[in-house]
Amino acid sequence: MTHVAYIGLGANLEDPLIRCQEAIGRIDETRDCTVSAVSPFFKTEPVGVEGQKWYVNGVIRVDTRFQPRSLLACLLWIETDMGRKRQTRWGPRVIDLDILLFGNEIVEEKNITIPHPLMHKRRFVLMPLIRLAPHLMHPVLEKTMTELLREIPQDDQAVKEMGG
Ligand code: A4P
Ligand code: MG
Repeated sequence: MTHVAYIGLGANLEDPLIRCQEAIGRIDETRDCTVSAVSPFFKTEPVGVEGQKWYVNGVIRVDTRFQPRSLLACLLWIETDMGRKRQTRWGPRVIDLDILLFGNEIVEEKNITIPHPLMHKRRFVLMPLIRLAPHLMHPVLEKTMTELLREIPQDDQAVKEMGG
């Protein structure tokens, strides 16, 4: 049985776009995951902590035979293997991989919350996500991704699509 999951990628240290592309390659190489779509990438103003470099953010769609916990374990392993050291929450990172959505599933356990609890407040998530799935319904809020994006104030967080 395969599930469709959406994964958010973020990086703000050296060569962030290359880091995101490397992570996509690694996810696709995983036996139980196939990357089926990649959004455009965006340069985004840091949210939560001031004085950091801008991020590069994007979203991918993955067809996976994993259950949510195994998918998260796989993503955390890729983050660690790519050299991520966990320091401050919301601090700079070589790569951050978050499960945004996993089919229509709602998961609320100790180390895993799906849908990602902040995704609907973040332009750096929704701008790339609507390029892949504008009509997709948020299973808790019961609004589409496009509707959720409209609810975020325009001038709140700067997000610029990258060329090429
Ligand atoms: N975890 C629980 N649910 C999930 C899920 N759905 N997906 C747990 C992924 N992880 C999930 O995350 C901490 C723990 O969350 C994981 O061990 C996992 O068990 P983390 O990645 O170690 O820590 P973090 O990323 O610093 O914290 P958090 O809460 O995940 O932060 P966010 O929400 O990822 O925000 N500004 C811009 N412009 N772009 C960004 O990408 N990212 C952040 C980090 C802040 N500001 C940003 C960006
Ligand atoms: Mg994270």
